[in-house]
Amino acid sequence: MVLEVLKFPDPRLRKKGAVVAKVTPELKAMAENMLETMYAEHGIGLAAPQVGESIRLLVIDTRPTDEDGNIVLDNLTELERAVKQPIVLYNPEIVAAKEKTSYEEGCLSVPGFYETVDRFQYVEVKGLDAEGQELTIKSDGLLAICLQHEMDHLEGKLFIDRLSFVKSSRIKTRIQKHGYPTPEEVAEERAETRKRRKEQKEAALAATGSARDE
Ligand code: QAP
Ligand code: CO
Repeated sequence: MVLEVLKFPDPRLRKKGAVVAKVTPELKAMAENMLETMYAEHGIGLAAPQVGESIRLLVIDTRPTDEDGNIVLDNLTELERAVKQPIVLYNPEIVAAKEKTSYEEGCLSVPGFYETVDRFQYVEVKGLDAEGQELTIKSDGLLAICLQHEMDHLEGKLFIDRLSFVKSSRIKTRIQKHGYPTPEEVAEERAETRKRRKEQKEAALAATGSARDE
């Protein structure tokens, strides 16, 4: 079942998730529904508070796919390749972390907005898997970023809270004033960005070309 994903500024996104005492059949069904919702919305991660469940549960699948939906493992780091996905994780805790990195993140609860966030480059996360068995995940790459992003949701924290004060306020005010762009507007914005990048690249190429001609 595809669930409704709550959007900022829904106050339910701000609640701290409760520790899960036992992985019951009801929770297993919830995790399945969250995976279904994440895939339906083309997400790579989803935390229970985003679907109105204030508990410490997250699901992730960062495996890259081609146009036909086939998984392509080439672009994964060695550590990422060693982790079984999709991931269902209860009560996750960071037990080790090192090095800093940054990545342009988005969120199904803040659709259409993307900003660069500072994170750890490597994390070791401990928790309970889909069956309630203890699991430790060691990862870098996109998976490490996604784990940190989803764990933030369990603390009531969003990626837009991790930006500079100016950037954070600008986005929050904009959403509260104008709401979210429609999926069509998001697609249009993406197409424009792509076009702009292409033009910039071509202009840069033309500039080096003429420099060589001199
Ligand atoms: C968190 O985010 C994440 O705005 C997961 O129009 C993101 O799945 C971790 C999405 C980036 C690491 C890097 C967002 C889909 C999905 C949108 C997501 C949208 C459609 C976001
Ligand atoms: Co999110």
